[in-house]
Amino acid sequence: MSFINFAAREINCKIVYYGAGLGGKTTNLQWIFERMAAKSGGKMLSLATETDRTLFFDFLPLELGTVRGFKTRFHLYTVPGQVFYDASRKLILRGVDGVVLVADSQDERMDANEEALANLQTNLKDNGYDFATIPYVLQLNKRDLPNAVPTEQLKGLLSKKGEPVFEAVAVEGLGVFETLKEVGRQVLAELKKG
Ligand SMILES: Nc1nc2c(ncn2[C@@H]2O[C@H](COP(=O)(O)OP(=O)(O)OP(=O)(O)O)[C@@H](O)[C@H]2O)c(=O)[nH]1
Ligand SMILES: [Mg+2]
Repeated sequence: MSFINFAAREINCKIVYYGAGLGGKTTNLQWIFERMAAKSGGKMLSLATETDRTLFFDFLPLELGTVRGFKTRFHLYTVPGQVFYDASRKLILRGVDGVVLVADSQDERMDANEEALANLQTNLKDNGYDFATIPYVLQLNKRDLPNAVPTEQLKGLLSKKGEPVFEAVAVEGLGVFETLKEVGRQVLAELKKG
């Protein structure tokens, strides 16, 4: 739930990057951190295994300027994609305002992508949210790899509600800010309605 502090004129929103293991969630945040937050002195917090798999979450707070006189902060989180960290994923979704599903375009990751999407829907529901209405973007990552499934085919498989879809190569920053901007736009539009 986005948190509005009228006295301090601040808006705080939570965006969660979800998806199968090794899909590129942490890489999205690292790119954003290096291009934006590092310059402004912001910090990224990562809890990872020795092999750089996310263990609990990554966290990156971003200040994105002012909307109608309110200082707007986005709190970006990733979940651990590995199947057995489900309790953490559920917990991290608490208080979420918007979700990015980072799909791995590689052929052999289709089952994992579908499983991650189903898991997202279940965990949103268990937290009292509706997948059908929550601000949401589908990112098709790893478009640079030779075994990437054609975009249209991926959309047919993973796009569920007419959501905006972005192709990405997160290691090179392609599609990273487009994805973030769109989910941010949806979250702020939702706030205005509220
Ligand atoms: N070729 C290619 N590799 C990528 C891309 N995005 C991420 N990777 C690589 O994929 C691997 C996994 O990326 P992460 O960002 O750690 O994946 P994750 O989704 O956070 O994984 P978990 O934390 O285990 O859930 C890393 O070696 C990245 O460098 C991409 O667009 N193209
Ligand atoms: Mg990660």
